[in-house]
Amino acid sequence: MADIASEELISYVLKDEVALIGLNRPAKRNAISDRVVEALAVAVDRATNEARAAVIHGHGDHFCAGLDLGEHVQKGPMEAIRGSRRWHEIFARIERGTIPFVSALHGAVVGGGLELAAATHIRVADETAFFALPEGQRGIFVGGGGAVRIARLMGPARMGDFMLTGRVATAQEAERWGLVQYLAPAGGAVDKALELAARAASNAPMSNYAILNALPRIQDMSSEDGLFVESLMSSLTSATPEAEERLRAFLEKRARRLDIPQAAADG
Ligand code: 1HE
Repeated sequence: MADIASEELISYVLKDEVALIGLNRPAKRNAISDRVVEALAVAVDRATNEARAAVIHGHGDHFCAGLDLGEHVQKGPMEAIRGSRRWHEIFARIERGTIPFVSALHGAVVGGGLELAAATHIRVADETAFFALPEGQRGIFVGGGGAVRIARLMGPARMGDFMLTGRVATAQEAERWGLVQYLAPAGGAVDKALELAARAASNAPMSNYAILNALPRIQDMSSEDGLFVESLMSSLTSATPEAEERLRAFLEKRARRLDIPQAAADG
């Protein structure tokens, strides 16, 4: 590990090409206050500038218990809207930036914590992780992008059920419902996330940019527009010197081939 710059609320470590960003307020279960969200913004910007991928995790027994309710209870409606819009701004830097983010989830992944995870591109949950949106019980609503991102991941019907009933889901349920893409043994989420982030970091940056920025936008377009933008993006990425070198490396047998799954190889 190199370059440890750990600060109070968010820890930051650059490990080769991957930044490891840690929510570091375990006494409050990593609840996200205004100061936490600003510290997160600094870490996200730093990672975007110097890393090729990043992992977000939580220190202590939980990933994140969501919005800091102690701070929120003191806010009026205008401050609450400013806070929500600030989360949107910073989470958008994660979701639609230039480097992939992987979240490593354990313990509570609740409310705003799930909204943060939903802004990352790959989610890994260990078997201690549990998921909930208790906003209804607290008399509030999602405000960190969940109405868009979480609804798209798990579907609005499941999300509505989550919010209406206060249902708490296990890691296995979250995986079945599309909330997370990977499961890991207890304590294993960060290692798995680092492995996946290192893989993504080895892609061409322009391909990663297209995956992060074109793919989700295409889902908001008509099929015709989406296919058109796909062709533009395809031709733009192909036109880079890096693409030519990577294509030649494969053809000249200098590139790593796909790992063929054992069952397919046996068949
Ligand atoms: C907090 C918060 C918080 C804990 N804001 N202080 N999120 C929630 O509704 C979830 C609320 N939290 C919990 O249900 C539990 O804390 C946990 C299940 C996550 C963890 O339980 P446990 O037994 O490990 O911890 P604890 O004893 O409940 O909490 C330890 C301390 O953290 C305690 O403070 P203390 O001073 O009494 O020690 C808690 O008050 C504090 N704490 N969670 C503030 N969230 C952009 S909109 C998003 C809207 C939402 O996120 S709503 C969902 C909010």
